[in-house]
Parts: sequence; C-alpha cells; structure tokens
Amino acid sequence: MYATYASVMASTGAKMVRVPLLAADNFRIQAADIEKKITAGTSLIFLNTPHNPTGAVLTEQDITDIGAVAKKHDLWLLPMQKKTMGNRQGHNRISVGKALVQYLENRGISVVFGIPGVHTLALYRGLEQAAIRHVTPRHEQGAGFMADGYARASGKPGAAFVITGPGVTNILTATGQALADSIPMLVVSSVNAADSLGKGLGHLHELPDQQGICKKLFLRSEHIHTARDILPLLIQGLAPVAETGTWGEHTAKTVCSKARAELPPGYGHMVEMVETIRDTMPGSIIVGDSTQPVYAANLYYGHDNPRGWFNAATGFGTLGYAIPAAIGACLADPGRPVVCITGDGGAQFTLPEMMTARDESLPVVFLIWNNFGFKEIADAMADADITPIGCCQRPPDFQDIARAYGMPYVKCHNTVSDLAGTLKSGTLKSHADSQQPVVIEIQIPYRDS
Ligand SMILES: Cc1ncc(C[n+]2csc(CCOP(=O)(O)OP(=O)(O)O)c2C)c(N)n1
Ligand SMILES: [Mg+2]
Repeated sequence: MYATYASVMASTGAKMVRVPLLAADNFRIQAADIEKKITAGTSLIFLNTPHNPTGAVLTEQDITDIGAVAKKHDLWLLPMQKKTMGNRQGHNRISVGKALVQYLENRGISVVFGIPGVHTLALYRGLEQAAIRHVTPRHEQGAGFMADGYARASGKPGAAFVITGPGVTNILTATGQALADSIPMLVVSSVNAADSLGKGLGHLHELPDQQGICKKLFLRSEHIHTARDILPLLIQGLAPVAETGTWGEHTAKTVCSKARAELPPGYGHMVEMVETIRDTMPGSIIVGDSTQPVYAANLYYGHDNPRGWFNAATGFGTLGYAIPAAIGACLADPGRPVVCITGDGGAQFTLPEMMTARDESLPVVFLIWNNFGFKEIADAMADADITPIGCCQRPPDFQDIARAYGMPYVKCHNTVSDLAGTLKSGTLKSHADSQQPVVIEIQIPYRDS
C-alpha cells in the first residue's frame, strides 16, 4: 500500500488537522494532543510522520498509545507500517489481504469467522500476529450466523472470511437474515482473476457474476482492486446506518397485545419454560431458532436484559440460525451465560457447528426442543385443513450426537420444575466451570405437542 496524505484525503474526503511537535515534548507525538483534536466528525487517525524535519520518529509505544485513543473513540487508526517506519524506500507496499487484516485489527474487530481456501490464502498470511481470533465453523452459513450472533450480542459488526463461489453462496442465507434484521456484518471474499471474470472459463470456484449475486443480499457489495481502495470502503461500509422505519416501543406494545388475544393452546406453557430459563439464569443471552417455544416467547415473553433475546423466527426466518448465532454471542460476551433454544428440525440444519463451540471452549447450553418433526408447519397445515406432509422427519438420537461430539447430555422433562432443576444441576455447573458446551434435550411426543 502506498498511502499519502493526498490519497487518503481524496479517497475518504477527510479534512486534515495538524498536531504540532514541540521542543518541550522532545518533538514526540503526544497521544493526548491527538485526542484533543478529535471532534464529532472525526472518523480516522492517519499517522504519516515516520520521518519529519525534526528527526522525530514514531515508536511502537507511540502507536500503542495512539491506538488506545483510536479504540476509545471508535476511530480507524491508519499507521504507517511499523517495519518500514523511517525508511523512505518501498513506501510501505503491502498486499490487499494484509492491509485489510491490519485495518480490521485497528478498528477493534477481534473475531473473524472463516473457512479458508486457496483463493483466500492472502488473508491468512500473518493473521496469527494480528490481535484477531479466527474461528472456523463447519459451513459458511454457520460463519454468517456466528457473525450475526456476535453482532447482536456485542453491538459491533461481525466479520467473516469466505472463498469465492460456494463460500459466497453458502453465506448468502446468513447475509439475507442480517439484511432483513439490520445486523451489521462484513463479509470478505476472494474473487477469481480479474481477466477471467464473466467469461465462463470453468475456473475453480468461478461464479458467473459474484457482485451481481451479492448485490441483493448485502446492503453494499464492492470489488476492491488495490489496497488503497480498502479504507474508504470500510469506513463507509461499517458506519452506523441511520435508523428508519416505524418500529418503536409503542408499535411493539400494540402488536404484542393484539397477539396475546390470539394465544394458541400450549403456548402458555412454552412461554413459562422460557421464563424458567430467564429466572434460573438471570442476565443470560437466549438465542432462538424457528421453533414453537421461540415463536410463543416472541409474542408473550419479556427478557431481563438488552441484547439478551434474539432469534430468527421473524424477518428472513432461517431455520438453523440458533446454534451458530449462539456461538457468536458467546464469543462476543464470554461473561454471560448463553442458552440456544432450537427445535429438532432446525437443529439438524446446523448441528455440526456444535463442534465449533467445543473447539473454541464455549460453554453454550444447547437446548433441543424435540417434538419429532416440523410441528409449527404441521400445525399450520392442520389449521388450514391440509393433511400434514413432509413434517414428521425422524430426528437423530441427540444423546448419541452429544456423545459423538464429546459433550455432556441431559434429558429433561417438559416441566418447569425439571427444567429449573436441570439448569441448576451439577452437570450444568461443571460445564460452565470447564468452559464446555452441553446438550439438554426436552422430548415432547409429536401427538402431545
Ligand atoms: C431454511 C428454512 N426452511 C424452511 C423453513 C420453514 N419452517 C419454519 S418453522 C419450521 C419447522 C421447524 O421445525 P423444528 O425446528 O423442529 O421446530 P418446531 O416447529 O417443531 O418446534 C419450518 C420447516 C424455514 N423457516 N427456514
Ligand atoms: Mg420439531
């Protein structure tokens, strides 16, 4: 990368603010001086003083101090390359991949969900030196949902690295969900060589029109050609989006009270079960899938803390969301207990991601509401006088699954008292102490649910 004042200012529309170097400070840059110049309109700190007429250079410590100021004010920090500091030759040439990782690190992105391939090798060069934790899901859809859960629990954008072709198409379901629910997410993908694009040459992972495909399921989709293009795109792309629309407390209350009047049978008990989780594990994050207790709770349940209740039973409504999203939430806020509520049907969409929780030592409680089929849809068919078809596929033995995944398993009865007892049990305590996931299964015979 060759960044100059002119190139950065032209590409970002930034205005320059000078920070003087004073003899009294031994011509050293003072992080406090930079902090004083920060205003509401400041979006980045660009340090372009490896060499100056006074002979002062930036030290590692200066960069650390200024980095702390950038983090505190949620600003981008664009330092010159540490290695070449003070060296005019080479002008900090750096690959797009490396520059991107550096920007993300400086921006405080501390977790990236990715599945590497030969097309994304450049993103991985030197990644081990960055203060970024790389989490490997079992499928790119899982990467997207983990980034989504991370964003919802932390309030910061979730980030994912995927290969072009199937990596991109696999993650599109998750970006569709994030787009529908206004969740900030950054997906970085490779693309095939520029001169091969659109020619149908049959190259590995080739997509006919990657950008065209992505455009509809991302708020923005951009093709980066040089490292210089990255910063302005990231600044604009990760800027908070203005909130619009009619949703608010009043609308929510009106919708809720209307829905209460139509409470279907059995929903009251399911809401009580969710309340039991909340009351037994106060302050926890409950991440839900499109399963009956979650549908019920979305209408009649109140959670005890912000960013603590979310699911994909609304909006884009993707089955299989909860397991990976709970993993993302746990990474975002390791101090809070995380409970994932998923049906047997939804669980089977993303079951392998439970191993990611094990890899990363995340004490997520995976609660499987097993009613032996797609009960919500079977009920909808029955209500519409349609003979249910395609709704009672057989679930696997979740105890065997837990054993195969090396996780403790607890079977729980469908009662409030057994659920409370299970959540307070020694198994749950030791799983939390040992930072390992656990599976709880509640079986509800299909005909009773
Ligand atoms: C990707 C996807 N495919 C299909 C659906 C339609 N769908 C919504 S709920 C549901 C049933 C889910 O079954 P399960 O997870 O076992 O929960 P249950 O309704 O039985 O409680 C289905 C098939 C969906 N939401 N998402
Ligand atoms: Mg089910």
